[in-house]
Amino acid sequence: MTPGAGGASVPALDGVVLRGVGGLYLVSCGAAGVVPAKVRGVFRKEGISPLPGDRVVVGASGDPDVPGRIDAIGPRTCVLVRPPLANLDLLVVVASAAAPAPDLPLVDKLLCVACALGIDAVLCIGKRDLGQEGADALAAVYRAAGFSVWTFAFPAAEPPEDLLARLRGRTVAFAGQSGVGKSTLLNHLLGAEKMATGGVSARIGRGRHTTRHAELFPIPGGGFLADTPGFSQLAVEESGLDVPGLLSGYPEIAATEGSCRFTGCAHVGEKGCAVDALVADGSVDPGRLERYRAFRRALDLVKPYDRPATAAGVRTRR
Ligand SMILES: Nc1nc2c(ncn2[C@@H]2O[C@H](COP(=O)(O)OP(=O)(O)O)[C@@H](O)[C@H]2O)c(=O)[nH]1
Ligand SMILES: [Mg+2]
Ligand SMILES: [Zn+2]
Repeated sequence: MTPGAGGASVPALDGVVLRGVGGLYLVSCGAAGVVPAKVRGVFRKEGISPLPGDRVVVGASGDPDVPGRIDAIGPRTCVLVRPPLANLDLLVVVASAAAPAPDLPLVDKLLCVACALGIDAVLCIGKRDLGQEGADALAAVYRAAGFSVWTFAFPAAEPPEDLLARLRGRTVAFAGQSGVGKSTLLNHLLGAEKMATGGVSARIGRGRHTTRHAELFPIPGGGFLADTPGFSQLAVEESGLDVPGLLSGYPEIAATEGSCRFTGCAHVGEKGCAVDALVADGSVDPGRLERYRAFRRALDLVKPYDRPATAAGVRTRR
């Protein structure tokens, strides 16, 4: 690290970027607290910008108003493009039992994007008070597919310890439709009112957009949580998913690999496809299969050179 011009030499600090708005970053530097920082001029010249979740080295800027300067960005395990976040370990996909009705194509695509990037993914189903049977049936479908699922009805008592254990020490983002209760859940898990929550507009049946930028919040006991705007819609052809990425989000369908009559079976209705038997015996949910098939057909129409490799994210190392 280079000491800041004119300032006392501040030792380089390792930190995690919490947010960046208009060239001003907030970096969590452990015991040194949250340090406001700018980036080195050379970063701007080279078009490099730190993202929330980036592990960075912070030196002294010499500017008393913005004392930190981001001198280096550590290697990224993955980058989510929309919302822009680096080094996610876990994506919590949130849906609600009702108001709004669950958008299952979106739930599946978010799970696929996480799995394709090597990010752990779980499902939280909120508003169980508004539709207990629907919430429980949905939970059963996703548990059978291999995902961990929690259901919530707020106000709830203590956050479930097994979910907290899954979050601790990790960088976690919440994603899902607007109004499903992401901010409510995040506040519950953080034990604080960090995020503004919005009432659902009766007229359009959607929550107001109260979350405007990606920001990480420290988890008591270690780790960071992000409430994520900009991930409430995701077209499959814009998702950056390829066939292996899609299959990674449908582990119950991918498990038939090698059992179908034709090698390279796409499981979209081929003769001798092993998935049909799994639907018949109840181990593959017909709704999940139908959504997989629609995405697979849409993907097969995307020319490889038209596929935006970075639309949803990039897996950079793991
Ligand atoms: N009935 C009911 N309402 C909820 C529940 N969770 C959240 N809400 C309400 O749903 C609305 C949207 O919640 P919010 O957390 O802002 O959703 P977000 O847009 O996904 O962040 C707010 O009015 C919340 O109070 C729940 O479990 N049951
Ligand atoms: Mg919100
Ligand atoms: Zn097949």
